[in-house]
This record gives sequence, structure tokens and C-alpha cells, in this order.
Amino acid sequence: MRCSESREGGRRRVTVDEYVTYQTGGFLIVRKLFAEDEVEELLQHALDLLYGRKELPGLEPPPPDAGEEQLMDRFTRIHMLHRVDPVSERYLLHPRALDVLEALIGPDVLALQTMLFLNPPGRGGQGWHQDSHYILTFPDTLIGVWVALDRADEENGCLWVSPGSHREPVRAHPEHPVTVHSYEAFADLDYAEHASVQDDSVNSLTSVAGRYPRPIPVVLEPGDAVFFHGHLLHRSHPNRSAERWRRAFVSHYCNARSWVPWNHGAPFEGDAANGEHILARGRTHLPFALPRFGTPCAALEAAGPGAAKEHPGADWHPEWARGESFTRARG
Ligand SMILES: O=C(O)CCC(=O)C(=O)O
Repeated sequence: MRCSESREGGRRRVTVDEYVTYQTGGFLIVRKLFAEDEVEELLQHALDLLYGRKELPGLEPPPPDAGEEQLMDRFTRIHMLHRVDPVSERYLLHPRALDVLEALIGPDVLALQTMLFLNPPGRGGQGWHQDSHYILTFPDTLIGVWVALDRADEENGCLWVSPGSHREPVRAHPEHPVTVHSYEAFADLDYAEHASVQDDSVNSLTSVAGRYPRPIPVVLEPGDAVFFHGHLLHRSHPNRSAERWRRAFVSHYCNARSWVPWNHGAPFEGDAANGEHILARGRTHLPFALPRFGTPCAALEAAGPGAAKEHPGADWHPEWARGESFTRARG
């Protein structure tokens, strides 16, 4: 008997082949992670925020006379919206995403981060980088989930990955040598010079990616997702299409028993920020946060009835909507 036969229905179960694909290549494509109506909701939400039709605490509305160019320039990505936005919290804690995460990095899953990408024509792009360079978890169990809201392909700036490169240690920024790896323990681990910079001639991770088979574009239809390892070298190019958007909803998670000295650049008490991040699945001996908007998840189950009402105050930071890469957001 397969052990999964004894479990309840309705889950997005991961096959052994999918698990091995993730472990081997450092990424796993899951088609139709979000349903059509869910993608529609997120697309509409993204545009409502961009055009100022919906307001959220900390997200400054555009001036009433703002033209199209000015609106497009407002942000190409907004970080950590789930701290102030019930819609983003709901998709961060989406049960199908958590089902897959439970198999890949679980059983205990901590939800850390959200990014809403807009990328209209001519905008966007980020050079080679490893996400564990920015989001620290000890032991390192970081994983990203990149969900396409528009079709994402080479023309409009899809994600590119370097298959197998997740086996590399994480390279830290020279000015921030705190990393998941101890530099003292390595004989020859170099720093990442200009990580995330799109100019390959200055970004030292370009040559690390070059040690692996050719990078591949991750072409996705709306609702499809790629789950990718925190060490995987990946990048994107600007949207080169004439009129297609490239919108995406991206979240990061780690095993809830990892210690997380990271709060996206915002202050936290003590030497770890676990208490700021939501326990999405399973259990943990470490602190965790409740969902602020009551999205069902393990944190609420653990805290018992009534816990959803006890939201702490919002601590979202306006610079999280400046559209820059998250290089500045260490902490
Ligand atoms: O979507 C992009 O343009 C870059 C996304 C990325 O690098 C990430 O999610 O870590």
C-alpha cells in the first residue's frame, strides 16, 4: 500500500518523480496551481493597486492627475503585501501551494514573504542571483514559489533558471558576509559581486551559472507555478513585448524549524524574526505569527478559537513598494 492512500482527498499531492525532479534540478514546475478565477482575482487586484482604485495602508495612492507613464513607473513589484492585504495573505497561504511545499520542504512550513510583480512592456528584469543570499534561514530550507498571472515567456521576461545550480553554496554580498554558509569553513568560496545586476559582465554569478548546463526559460501559462530552491541561480530579463504585461505572484517559505534572522529589512526583537512569520503548515518549537486577516492555516489551529481576532498592528514599509530588487531589504 502507498502511504498516501490513507490520507484525505482534495490535496495536491506530489509524486515521487516530482520530488526527485526538484531535488535534481533545483526546481519543479506545477501546472495550474491557481485556478482561472484565482488568477483573474489577482490580476484585477494588481491593476487596482497600480491605478490607485484600491488603497492599502502604507501604499501611497497615485496623484489624481497621474498619466499612464507615471502610473507604470509607480512600482514593478511590491514586497510583503500580505502584511497589509487580505488578498495577498490568502494567496500566500493557498492550500495547493502549501500541499506541494509540505512535500518539498515540510512537513512544517513557515510563510515568509510575498512579491507582486507587474512588469508592463519595457520594464522589469533581475540579473543572476540566489534567493538565500537575501533571505537567511538556518539551517537553510528556503524555497520560492513563482506563479504566473500572465503567460510568461522569453518575450515578456519569464524566469530563467540554471538547472542543477542549487548544489552551489550561497555566495554573500561582500558588504554583508552573513550567510547560510560559514566562509571560514570553505577554502575558496568567493563573494557574489553585483548579484542581481542585469549586466552579466559585472555580475560574478554569471560565471557560476556558466558551470551548469544551459540556462532554460521557464515558460508558464497563467496559474502555473515554479517552485525553486533558495540556492538555485535564476534571473529574468526586461519585458521586451510591445503590449503584454508580465505579472506574477511570488512567495517564499522555509521549514518552520529553521531559525530566520530576517524580516525584509524591518526591525525585529531578539536574534531571530520567526515570530513575525506565519506558521502555514505543521508545527514548530520556534515562535510564529498568526495570519493578520484570519486565513485558515496551521498557526490558527495551533492558537485555538478566537486567535484570528488578535492581529498585531501593521508594520509594512513604504519602501517595499519602490520596485527595486530586494538587495536593500536585508535584515
Ligand atoms: O520575476 C522576476 O523578474 C524575478 C523574480 C526572482 O528573481 C525571484 O522571485 O527571486
